[in-house]
Amino acid sequence: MSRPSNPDRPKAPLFETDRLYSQAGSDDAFRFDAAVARVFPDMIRRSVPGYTTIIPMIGIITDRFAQNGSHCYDLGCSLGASTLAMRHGVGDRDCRIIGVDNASDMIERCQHFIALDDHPAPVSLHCDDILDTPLSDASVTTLNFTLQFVEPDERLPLLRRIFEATRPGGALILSEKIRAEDEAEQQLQTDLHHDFKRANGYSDLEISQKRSALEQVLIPETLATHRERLEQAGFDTVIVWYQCFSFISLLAVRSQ
Ligand code: GEK
Repeated sequence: MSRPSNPDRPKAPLFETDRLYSQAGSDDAFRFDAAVARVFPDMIRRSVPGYTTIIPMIGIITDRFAQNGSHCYDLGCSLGASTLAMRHGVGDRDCRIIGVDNASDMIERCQHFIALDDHPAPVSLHCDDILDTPLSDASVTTLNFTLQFVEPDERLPLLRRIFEATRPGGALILSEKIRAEDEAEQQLQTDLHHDFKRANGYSDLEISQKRSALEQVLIPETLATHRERLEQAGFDTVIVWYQCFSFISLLAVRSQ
């Protein structure tokens, strides 16, 4: 028998405010652990310019490319923001949405967010390395700010596997933080990104500590490198559909 819930008991918030780098002395490399999972929606919204625009557009793009009877993959799904956008994007097509992340704290919380959503498209979540996850029969795959955390040597083999798994007419959405070719542009983009973070309430200490923590694990590349590699992997059409400062999103299509 289920017990009636106690209305006086404070409910745990779905997520907390990100204060992870507010105290001096956090010099470890960034990790997607339980502390990060707890604050993740707040952290990514306040740190990644354009994130709140990109997520609903993933739904729009999914709507254009999703095919009946196919898989839609969200690789590096974190708490499932893109997974849910794709789920809604497929509408009433018979697609399975598959979210993959190798951080168990993310997958555990992601399950709650998916359960709170009532769209009927089936969602499977896997705690797995995207370099090992089998991929097949895909119409839409999303790498929303995930490839940047994969070792550079592993990036082309992964994109090749995604291409091979993609049906003709299917697509890959690839969002990344990029590095500018030109030093002066790189500096200006970095300054603008830090202005964005300051405007969102992060202190200079938080900005600099997070930057050093990420430098060890997030390896940005130039737009030209991304384009060339997507073409090398086999994609025929590669377009930039979004950019805000150094944060871009590309759409790569496998032709019919
Ligand atoms: C969103 N896409 O909200 N295998 C599986 N997962 C990985 C791997 C890997 N090799 N490397 C990193 N991850 C999400 C946001 S966050 C981006 C993506 C960010 C996972 C990692 O555990 C984390 O959850 C995610 O990729 C990157 O639309 O924090 O900037």
